[in-house]
This record gives sequence, C-alpha cells and structure tokens, in this order.
Amino acid sequence: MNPTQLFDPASSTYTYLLFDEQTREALIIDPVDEQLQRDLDALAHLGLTLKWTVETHAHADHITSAARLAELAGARTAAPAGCDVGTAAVQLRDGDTLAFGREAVRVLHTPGHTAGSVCFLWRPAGEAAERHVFTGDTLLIQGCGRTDFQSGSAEQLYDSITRKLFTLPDTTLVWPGHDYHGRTQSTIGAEKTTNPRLAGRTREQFVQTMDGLGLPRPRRMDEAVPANQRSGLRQDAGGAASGEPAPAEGYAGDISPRTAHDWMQAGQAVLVDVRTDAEREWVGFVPGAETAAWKQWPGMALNPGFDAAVQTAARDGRPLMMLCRSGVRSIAAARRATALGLAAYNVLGGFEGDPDEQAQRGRKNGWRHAGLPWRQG
Ligand SMILES: N[C@@H](CCC(=O)N[C@@H](CS)C(=O)NCC(=O)O)C(=O)O
Ligand SMILES: [Fe+2]
Repeated sequence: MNPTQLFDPASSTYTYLLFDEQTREALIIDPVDEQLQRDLDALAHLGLTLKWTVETHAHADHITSAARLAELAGARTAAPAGCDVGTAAVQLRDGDTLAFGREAVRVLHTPGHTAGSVCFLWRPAGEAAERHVFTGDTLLIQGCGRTDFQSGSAEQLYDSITRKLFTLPDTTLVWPGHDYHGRTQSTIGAEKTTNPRLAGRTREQFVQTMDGLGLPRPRRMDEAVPANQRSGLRQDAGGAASGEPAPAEGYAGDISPRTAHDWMQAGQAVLVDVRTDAEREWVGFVPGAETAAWKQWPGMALNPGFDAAVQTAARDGRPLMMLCRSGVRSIAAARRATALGLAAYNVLGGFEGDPDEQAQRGRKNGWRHAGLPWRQG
C-alpha cells in the first residue's frame, strides 16, 4: 500500500500521508505551511483522523505547517530530538515508533544533511514483504541532501546512507523529501547501484564531491529555520511586540500579551480564554477574561459549545482576543471566530509561553512572563 504523495511546487517538497485503511488513523510527514488547506482537504476527502505530524528535520527551504495542522486536525507534533524543535510534543530518537491505528513508522537517525535528520521506515501491517523509507533530505533520487549548513557533515551522511539506508532490502521503496526534476520514487536497490554520488564511490570521493558543490544558500533559510524550530509558528513576526497587530492569515492578526492587556484595560476588545476549564482552574486565570474553551479535558475533544460561547463574548460588537496556553489553540479559535463573522486576534505566546530547552514554560514569553495580572484558581 503506497503512501499518498503530495507536492509543493514552490519548494519542490514532498509531503506524505500514511494511514491505516481500517481505523483511518493517519500520520503526515513534512507538511508545508502554504499547503495547509490542501492537506486538510486531503484528510477530509479520505475520511482520515490525523494522529501525528512529523518532520524529517528542521527545513531550511520552506516552513512546516505542523503546529497549525496539528491544532486544526487534533493531531500531535513530533520532530527529531536533535533538531531543536522545542515546540514538538514528542522528541524522536533512533528506534522510536509512532503508531497510527494498526500501523507504525520507525525512526532511523541519519545525521548528515543536518545533525538531527531522521528517516522513517514503514512496514504496512499485513504486507509482510513491503517496506517504505521516507528519506527526507538524507537520500534523494540520484542525489542526496547538501551538507554545508545546520551541522551538516558529508562524512556522517555517507555513513548514514551506506550503513543505515543501504542495508535495508533492495526492494524497499524510497520516498524522498524533495525532487527538483519531477521524479517521485525510487528503491534502495536502484540508488545503491546507480546514484552517481554513491555507486562505486569511496567515502573520501563522496566527501570531496559534497565539499565542492558550492550551492547558493536556500532563499528562505533565515526565515525558515527559526520558524521550523517552533513547529512553523512565526510568533516574532511583524510588529506584534510593538503594539501593532501583525497580519495573519484567516483572522484579524497577532498581538502581544501586553497589547492584549492594554486593549482590555481600555475596553477596546474582549480577552477570551480558550483553554480548558481544568487549565484555568489549576494553572491560573486572567481576571476579567471571558471563557470559551476550544477543547475540553479529558481527551481534548473539540468543545461543541465553543461557537455559542464566543458569540456571547462578542455580544457588544467588540473584537475578541484569543488566549490559550502557548498561542497555538488560540489561532484555531481565532480562525473559527472569524468564520463565524467575528473580529478575532490571537495573543502570541498564550498564558504560559513556549517551552524552553528544558521544556519549562513561563521563561520565554506569554502572559505570565510579561508580568501581566493573573490569579491562581
Ligand atoms: N533553490 C532552493 C535550494 C534548495 C536546497 O538547497 N535544498 C536542500 C534541501 S533543504 C538540498 O539539500 N538540496 C540538494 C541539492 O540541491 O542538491 C531554495 O532556495 O530553496
Ligand atoms: Fe532540507
């Protein structure tokens, strides 16, 4: 059973949708920001429940949709532990598995293109002989990812490809992260015998080739890497910190917690806490905020009362400012309120802020970090 292969022409990126035919649970590999709606449509069309969005590495050429897709589809994010994607819910290490229905993929740590890069191996249930490997930018068709940035190493890439990928059975299907020439798939056997960078080449020859490529920097690198290390959220973008809303797609804009507080004090807009009842009660709440849970615990199922609650919050016609834990659920909530015809902003960083390197919240950004008023429940 083949994965569904989707293509982003602007970056020549392949995104893969894998699913269990019975339970319809799905996993998506390397989704692209600009293709968010296409991917949501594909999930709906195929009747799938997305369980995981996963990354092969922190991309330098395009921005992932992971955080937004996960929020909108109710999935969890996973990224390689060595890629500094502190916002990913699950940090993947070599040998880890991610299950979706009766299916699972296994993580192969394949450093080289970047130090943290991984590939995913999928052996579909009930298909004993079938194997698929999603190689990201480690192995491309008749090529491989470059090794000249993000802790790349030609030596490590050679070892990852020859010792980890080329020891898979020859019939294993290879699904690359990019192709710049319209090719869609290959096999381990074909790459072993015909890939011009690897077939019959020594480690030294390979390193020499890679060191001499002289490729231009990816056009979007400075924007893409930091955004991808936040699962695609560009929370520092635009003038959000200065009091001016930063433009956003599908809702009125992004604002800082300080701006939200100022607007609330001035009576200019209504702060809406979209966290669960449990979070407000256990973690703390903002006096004066209205409440409209986007999801509820247990299970974090979408709250069927959300629409009615935001309509109540907007009863006097003032715009809404959505606040969640770290500014992810609030984007989905702001988009939904916008679809209902309301003006809605997203409060960047949420109540607790993004996790730091030790997965601690409240040390980087967010409402509490800004020293704004809150109380324990
Ligand atoms: N022109 C592209 C360059 C893309 C690029 O450098 N891609 C990386 C993957 S992130 C790569 O390894 N390319 C291999 C190659 O071009 O041989 C851009 O500006 O985004
Ligand atoms: Fe890459």
